[in-house]
Amino acid sequence: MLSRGAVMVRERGIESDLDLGPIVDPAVPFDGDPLLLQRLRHMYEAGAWVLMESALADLPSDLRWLFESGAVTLPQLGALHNALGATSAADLAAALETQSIRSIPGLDEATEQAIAAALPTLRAGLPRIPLGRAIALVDPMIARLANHPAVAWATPAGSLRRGNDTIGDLEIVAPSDDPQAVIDELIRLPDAGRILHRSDRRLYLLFDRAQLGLRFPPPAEAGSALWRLTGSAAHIGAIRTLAAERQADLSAPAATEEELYARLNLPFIPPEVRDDGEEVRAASEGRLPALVARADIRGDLHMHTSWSDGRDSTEAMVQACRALGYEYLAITDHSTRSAASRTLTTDAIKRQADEIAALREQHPEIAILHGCEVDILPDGRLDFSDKVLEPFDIVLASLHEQAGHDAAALEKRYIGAMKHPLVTLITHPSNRLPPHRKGYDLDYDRLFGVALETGTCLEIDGSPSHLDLDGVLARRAAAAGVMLAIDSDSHRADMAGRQMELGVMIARRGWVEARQVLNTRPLAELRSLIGAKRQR
Ligand code: DGT
Repeated sequence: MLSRGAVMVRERGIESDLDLGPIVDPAVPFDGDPLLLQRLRHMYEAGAWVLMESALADLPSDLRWLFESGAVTLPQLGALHNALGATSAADLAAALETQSIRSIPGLDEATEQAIAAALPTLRAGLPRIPLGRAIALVDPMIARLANHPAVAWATPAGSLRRGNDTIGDLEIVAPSDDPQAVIDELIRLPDAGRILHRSDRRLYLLFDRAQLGLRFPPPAEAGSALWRLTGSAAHIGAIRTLAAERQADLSAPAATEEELYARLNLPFIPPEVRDDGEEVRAASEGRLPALVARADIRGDLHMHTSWSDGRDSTEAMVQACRALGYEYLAITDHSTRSAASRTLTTDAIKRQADEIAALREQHPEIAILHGCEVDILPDGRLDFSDKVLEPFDIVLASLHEQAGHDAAALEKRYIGAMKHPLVTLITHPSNRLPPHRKGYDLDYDRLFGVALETGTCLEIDGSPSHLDLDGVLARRAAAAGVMLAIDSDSHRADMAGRQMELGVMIARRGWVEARQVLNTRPLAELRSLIGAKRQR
């Protein structure tokens, strides 16, 4: 009977190359000194496989999973890496496209086919990283790189740059003429993490259980690298097809993505819409809209303070919004019967109003709207009476409590709230909690119809735990003519900026334009839109 180590080594097909056959299997003949064989076997059983395992665990993760898939043996993996410098699925995909794998000694067409077959499910079963955590992991490194004198610019690539809900692997592109200086500096930092791979222009680090790949292409090639690593695979496919049609050459390196798209006579296609190829058709027909951008946002209409379940004071939230350059903000704490850990009592509302009045005097440069996020109760009523709601500058309504209701009952509750003249905005309408809970399965077209009819806005909530409406629903809502609002739903002053950026990213995934967003409007227009529904 072979040991676990021997079985693992055999399964992975490496014994032939390393000549471990006689060591791991007594049935394989050995024509050397039997005592030497015995010693080797002993050493091997004593722990060589552990070393092997830990060496595999220290590979850039896509290479490890390629090996685990059985598509390649360890020597083949080594050859692949040495010949092509491949460290990720994206590199393998590019190599497959150019059929460069079959020309590597020790690899052939069959290996190429095995890799192609393994690639789509390489990361199947691996936990994906939620967008909010991915950004939190990558942001400090981006800031560090962007400020480095030897780095031209730094940006995430892949699904993170496209704003997917969850991310498979984290990669940053940071063009540099002196990558070794940057790499040397990074790995000396006390929080650098474990080094999984280092080469001329790449560094893979493992920290906080996540792998972060850094690529430092020459600036003159950075546009091509970023474009290829950003994907999506379908977008790249659609662009390649169009390039063939238009006889454009994508193979020559480009310094910027703009330059690449220009070779096809296309405008720059924003990463958030690089999806199934429809965006390429739209761009080539001049139908790609100008997407809403962070700079269009004039204020944030949804945030919480320590009056309910927020961490920070009203003043801290006001200061954060000032720092973000907003013209206005709305403080919108939870109503009494909301499931939040702390909620507003009607008595507290008056004290909160006094506090806001004082803050308005101290901060005349920013308009502070006193609002609330009122729960839509299981019976369809709002958690505050009209008398309590009326003095608020803005009222947001939300479903937090599903109450075991089916889709029809939930729609009825939403429709009732939208018909209420005091309700300006429905927050996180699908109530999804990515990646754990899918949104309600409702008749959204019907809800969009009522939103339009009643002049109620729907929210794109940028909190990483909501990201709701998502891009697909936001696009449908905007196409139906519904006015959207992009909010942070921030519960901490230091998250207001990042969560707004996430909200904008989701809106862009939904092809949303600035004109379709309530909080791109100047304050006077915002007030008159709120007032218009109240007059109905
Ligand atoms: P992820 O990381 O799984 O959330 O998704 P992506 O899109 O970031 O994929 P990733 O990191 O494996 O690769 C980055 C880009 O490289 C991807 O968006 C397109 C390209 N790529 C990767 N794998 C394949 C593939 O199997 N086929 C093709 N055509 N392109 C690929």
